[in-house]
Amino acid sequence: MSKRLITRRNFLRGSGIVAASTTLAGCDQFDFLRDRDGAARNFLEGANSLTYHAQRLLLGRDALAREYAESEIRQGQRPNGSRNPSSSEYRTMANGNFDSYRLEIGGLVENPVSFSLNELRNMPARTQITRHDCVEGWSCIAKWSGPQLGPVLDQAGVKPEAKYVVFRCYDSLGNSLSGPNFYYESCDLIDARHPQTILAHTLNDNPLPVANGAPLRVRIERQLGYKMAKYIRRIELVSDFSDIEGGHGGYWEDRGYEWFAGI
Ligand SMILES: Nc1nc2c(c(=O)[nH]1)N[C@H]1C(S)=C(S)[C@@H](COP(=O)(O)O)O[C@H]1N2
Ligand SMILES: [Mo]
Repeated sequence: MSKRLITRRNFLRGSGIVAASTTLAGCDQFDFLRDRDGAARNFLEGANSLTYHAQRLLLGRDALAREYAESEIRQGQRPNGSRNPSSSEYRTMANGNFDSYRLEIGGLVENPVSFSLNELRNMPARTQITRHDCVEGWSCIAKWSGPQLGPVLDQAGVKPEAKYVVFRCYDSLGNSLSGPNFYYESCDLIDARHPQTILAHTLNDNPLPVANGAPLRVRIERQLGYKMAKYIRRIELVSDFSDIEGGHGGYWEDRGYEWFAGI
C-alpha cells in the first residue's frame, strides 16, 4: 500500500467527518461545543475515537514526523496562546533565570522525582527540525532540543497501570468559579515514548524563550500545536483523566477540541 495509503483528510472525507473538522478550525466558532451534552459534541466525540483508532492503525506506533533542513527555518517560532504567564510563582522563577525551577514527575510512578533545569540540560538531548501546525491554520518550522520524554519518565519508573501522561502548566487562560483555568494537556504512553517526543529546553539553538514556554515545553511531533504544553510545572502519570479539570484530557479538549489531534 505504501504512499497511496489513505491520508487523514481523505479518510475523514470518506467517513463524512470533514464538515465537522472544518468547523473546528476557527476558534471563535466554538460556542456550540460548550454544551457538553449537545448532539454535535457527541458526534465529535464519536469521530474522535474513530480517528484515534484509525490513525493508530494506519500510522503504526513508530512513524516519524517529517524533519526539515536548517535552511527551511524561515522565521522564529510564532508565539501563540499564553506568551507571558502572570502568576507570581512563575514571575519570581523567570526573574531568577529559572534557577529555582524543578520539573516534578508524580502520579503512578515508583519514585516521584524532580529535576532542575541544569539537570534537564545535562541529560542526553535530541535535536529535531519539525513543523508546528496550529489548529488555527498556521505552521512554523523550528529546531527543538531536549531530552526524550520516555527516558525521563523511566527515571521515575512508570507503574504498569499508568496509561496517560498529563502535563500541568504554570499559565492559566481565564478563571472559573473554582479559580484560574490552568493550561494542561495529556497524551498516551505511545506518544510519550515516541522517539521525537522531547522536553524542549532549547529553540533554534537558544534557551527556550518565555513566549514559547520557558523553561520547558513538550514537543509531540505527530500532534497539533495545542497538544504541545508550554510552561510545564509537573508531569503526572494517570490511568484515567476523567477526574482532572473538565475530564477531557486538556484545556482545549475541555472546550471541544479533539483529544487525539494526530497529523
Ligand atoms: N501552557 C500552554 N501551552 C500551550 C498553549 C498555551 O496557551 N499554554 N497554547 C498551545 C497552542 S494552541 C499552540 S499553537 C502552541 C504554540 O506554541 P508557540 O507559542 O511556541 O508557537 O502552544 C500550545 N501549548
Ligand atoms: Mo494552536
